Amino acid sequence: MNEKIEAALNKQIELEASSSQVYLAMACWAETSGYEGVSKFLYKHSEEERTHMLKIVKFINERGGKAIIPALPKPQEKYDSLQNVFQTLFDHETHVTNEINHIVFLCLEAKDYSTHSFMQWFVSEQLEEEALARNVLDKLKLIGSDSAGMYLFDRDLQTLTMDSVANTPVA
Ligand code: OFO
Repeated sequence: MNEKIEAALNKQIELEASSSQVYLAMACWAETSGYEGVSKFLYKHSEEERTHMLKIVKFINERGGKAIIPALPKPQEKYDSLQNVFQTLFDHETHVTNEINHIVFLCLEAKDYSTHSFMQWFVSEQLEEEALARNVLDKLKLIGSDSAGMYLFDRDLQTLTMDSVANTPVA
């Protein structure tokens, strides 16, 4: 396996693992702050990030490289508000997208077309995740400080999936 690509994929393992930890910490904050629906959504999101990490681990090892499992920094524990949680999530996803795009660029540069093909799944996934985070942030802006709206938002987020987000009403 091309060394530069292997190093970039290993860096991505770290980023996916850290996404999982960050969302797990957010889920804990939400659960202990009375947002049960939001916490379920974030626990699920955290699990999904772990599957992304595993996808890359398997890919590297199966292609003759060596996946490195990293130590991770402790994620932020406290948030001021749900807006703060989802803004942080959105910013994090934007960063992940940039890193994915960089790997795609390296693949083209190295003419590594099989890794390029493998990465296309991540490109589509990032589009969905950014759209989801943006959509949730828009809903939170509409709700503002309305507590009834927030109650319904929390309830709706519990059942939210990637595919249904665009059609979920605010209240
Ligand atoms: Fe792995 O998709 Fe978000 O970070």
